Amino acid sequence: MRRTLCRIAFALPLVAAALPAFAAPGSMMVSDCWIRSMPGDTPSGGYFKLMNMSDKPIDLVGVSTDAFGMSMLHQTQSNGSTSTMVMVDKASVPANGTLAFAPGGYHVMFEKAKKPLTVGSSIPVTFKFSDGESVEAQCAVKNAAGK
Ligand SMILES: [Cu+2]
Repeated sequence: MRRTLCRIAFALPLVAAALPAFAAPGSMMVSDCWIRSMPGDTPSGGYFKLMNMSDKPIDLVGVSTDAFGMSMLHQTQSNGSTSTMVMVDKASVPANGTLAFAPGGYHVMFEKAKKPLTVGSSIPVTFKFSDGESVEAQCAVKNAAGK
């Protein structure tokens, strides 16, 4: 009897942790989100994968989080030996396809951190899409080396 109770107690937190993944029956999924924590006032990059499970292209149109005063969509464009970042107002995810925000390409630039970031913690971030959907994801804070 005691052994059974013990197993149930162990299993419950796992079930609770798995629930949010099924709570949003939308078309868009955000996964593998992480934020590169930079020292001082240096903007921090945000990286993640977007998956569009609908049969129409959907754009990411904005990102917001309480942890930063400003969150912008950026794209790194390289041009021979130089690379620059430009601000974009959307990034399109193909129908039934994926789009990766990754170093060297699309990223979110988080600026004006409201308090210092703690490596190993995670920050809730809301992603807004052109179909009106909002998806919240937890973004892991990593150090400048991405670890
Ligand atoms: Cu940038």
